Amino acid sequence: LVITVLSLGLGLGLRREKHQIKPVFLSRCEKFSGNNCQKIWDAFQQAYVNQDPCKVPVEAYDPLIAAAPFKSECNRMLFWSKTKDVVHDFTEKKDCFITLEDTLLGSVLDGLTWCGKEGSSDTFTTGCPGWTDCENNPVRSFWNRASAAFAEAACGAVTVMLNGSIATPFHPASIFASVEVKRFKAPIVTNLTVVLVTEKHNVARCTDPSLKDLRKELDKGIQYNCKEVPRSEIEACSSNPNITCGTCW
Ligand code: AVW
Repeated sequence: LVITVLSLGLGLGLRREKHQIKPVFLSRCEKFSGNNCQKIWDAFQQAYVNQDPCKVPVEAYDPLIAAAPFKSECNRMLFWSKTKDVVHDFTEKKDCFITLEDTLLGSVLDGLTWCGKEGSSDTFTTGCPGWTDCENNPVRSFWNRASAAFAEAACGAVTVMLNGSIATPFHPASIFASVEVKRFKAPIVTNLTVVLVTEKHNVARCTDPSLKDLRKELDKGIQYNCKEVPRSEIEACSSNPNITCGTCW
């Protein structure tokens, strides 16, 4: 009996682990109405199941992006690099900006790990390659593909929150620099505002050399400006119900 109970428990545990991601995917997806979440799940899965988890190219997610495309939200799109916590704390409290993680695909997959295996049609959530273990891993390829599509939808005045407390706020290896900036096109995108989030011991300011590189890489015709804003001010603004969108900085 002990063995039966043990193996039953283990079997259920393993089975639950194997399918862990699908209920999370579907329940997060259902929060966005008007979507066929099963169809979106199928498009997601086809990108990586039955594949070597180090050989999933960025393009494998093209059908997923087509199944759940990004809406252009002019003047409301917020990008970020090394500022994830402060940005999402802000967007959670104030409905001013849309980040990738506020969209259907971004919110469904935020914080998740997944991969497939050759010869199996299952989705695994453990034993998957890490972000830097191999370049073409399912998670990294997804975020690169989704970031490209999100940036292609950018329009009007675009904002990016960069980290003013690190040596290189605009780092060439970041997704923001390597994938997103290149896809901002004038005249659809008119302005880019850098909000440089500063702490007490900030090392970089708007004069940081990496921000000169950002300016150089911007499509001609996109107006650039940069503002140093203390993290405490951003936090105070997000918590103040009397302040409306656009007056935080
Ligand atoms: P980021 P990005 N290992 O803060 O500009 C594990 O550097 O790249 O900002 N996970 C990693 C690694 C790593 N070495 N590097 C990056 N990540 C993951 C989409 C991790 O989940 C939005 F639209 C980290 O929190 C932003 O504008 C996330 O990538 C832009 O891309 C961001 O790394 C932010 O990408």
